[in-house]
Amino acid sequence: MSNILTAFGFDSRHCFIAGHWGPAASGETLAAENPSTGETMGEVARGGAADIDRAVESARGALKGAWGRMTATERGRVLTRIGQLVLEHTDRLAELEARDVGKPLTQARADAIALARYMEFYGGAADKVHGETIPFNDGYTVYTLREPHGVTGHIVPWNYPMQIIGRSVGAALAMGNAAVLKPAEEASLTALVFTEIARQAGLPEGALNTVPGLGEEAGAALSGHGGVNHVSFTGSVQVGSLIQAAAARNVVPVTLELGGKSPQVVFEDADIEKALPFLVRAGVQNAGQTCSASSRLLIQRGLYDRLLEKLAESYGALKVGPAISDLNVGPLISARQKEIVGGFLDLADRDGLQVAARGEIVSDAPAGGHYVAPTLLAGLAPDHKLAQEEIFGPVQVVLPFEDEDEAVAIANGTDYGLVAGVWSKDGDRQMRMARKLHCGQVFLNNYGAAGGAELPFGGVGKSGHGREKGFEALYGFSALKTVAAHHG
Ligand code: TXE
Repeated sequence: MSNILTAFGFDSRHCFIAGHWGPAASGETLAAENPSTGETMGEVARGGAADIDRAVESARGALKGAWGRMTATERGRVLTRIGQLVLEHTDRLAELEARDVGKPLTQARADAIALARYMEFYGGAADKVHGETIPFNDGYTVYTLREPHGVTGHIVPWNYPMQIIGRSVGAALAMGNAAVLKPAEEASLTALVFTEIARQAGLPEGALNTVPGLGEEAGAALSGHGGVNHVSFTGSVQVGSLIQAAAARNVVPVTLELGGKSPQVVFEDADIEKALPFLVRAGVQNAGQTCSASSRLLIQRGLYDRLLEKLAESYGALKVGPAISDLNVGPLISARQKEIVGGFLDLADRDGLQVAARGEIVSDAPAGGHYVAPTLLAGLAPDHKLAQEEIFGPVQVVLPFEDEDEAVAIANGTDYGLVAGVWSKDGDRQMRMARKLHCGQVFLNNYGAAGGAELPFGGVGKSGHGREKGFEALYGFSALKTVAAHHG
């Protein structure tokens, strides 16, 4: 058991607090598992309440120190430098993420590039957040200022560590907050490397503090800490509601990004050849462990048989294996996640759902890896559990519909509302659908818009609230102050 980050010049078993790497107060560590093999790669710190206390204190100090004194332009320059350094380390970060999360190298590389892009975007945006002047009664000048909340807590999951850190921590720092980051216990390594890169790029002491550890220990301590002024969380609905309750005790705002059951709606007039790769990729990317995964495919009746056949062909060609082999799909993150997904597939079996197609786990995939063959299911009602609940594995369900009204009713018929895709050549229909779909992002004749940093992202309903990405995140990570001056 060991430090596996020697190549980056620091110890993976350490937390980063007040500008220094050091062990957790308890001295304890957690194992870092490679989900492609089931083997332990090394250890990370098991941070707890005492470490979170120190991290929050350090962040508070940064607001009064060099970090707090920087102009928005200077903050932007530091973020831009971090982005440049991340880019220089793309290959190493990608390999580390592939091993730690189990995502194929190509995706891990895209995540590293996305992290750099967030730093570039928020670096450039830092000094472009303006207030307003507001016309008011005679003798007054009224204007607004956007000020940082103070200390922001960031609790991130294991599925896209680099992307989620980029969009959350990047925006918070751009607005002048000081951050405490708690990565997921299943995948902390790139969060640690990012922290070291930020240090090397000249981010002042205390502006970013990183404490790995368990959710119910370090995570709970951070979300309920009296010194934290905003909590940003991405993860399960269950933990999201705990976090909102903990933050409510301190009356601080939260941003919650809690996943979904996002539909893609395909009408008979759609360009099927264009749609097909988006339909499949959005279900199996990162082995389906994506908050905006398109886990429901709604297909208009007249197209149903033809498209199902094409989808089945694409699924049949999917190869599953170790992340480092860079096949279409890697393993799930953990034995626990495999068990959750397996439970859904058992239910599909028991209820006699039609398995329209399955991908193939390659024969030399290590026995200890957490592999699940991508599965396309049909023949179920829209209110079936598999068409309602987030599975978080490479499983998509196909649902037929007759007309636009029924499509909208099915698409909106879950507790979630994160993302939706619409495939149709009819411009009027596109506009109607975009209005009627109950969710935070609608993609017309695409899905995901290539993950652009510029595009605000977040959900409605149980998918959460608050917006990340784009300028919206900068508004979320700041408080608006209105100044009314009376001058006779
Ligand atoms: O998530 P958790 P898990 C969904 C997905 C998946 C399910 C369970 O459906 O099957 O959640 O995954 C921290 N106080 N998503 O168990 O527990 C934890 O340490 C404070 C959707 O991994 O929500 C980690 O850093 N923090 C999703 C983070 O919360 C706590 C991404 C997420 O873990 C905590 C991941 C507590 N009491 C899972 N308990 C998405 N929206 O993309 C845990 N944490």
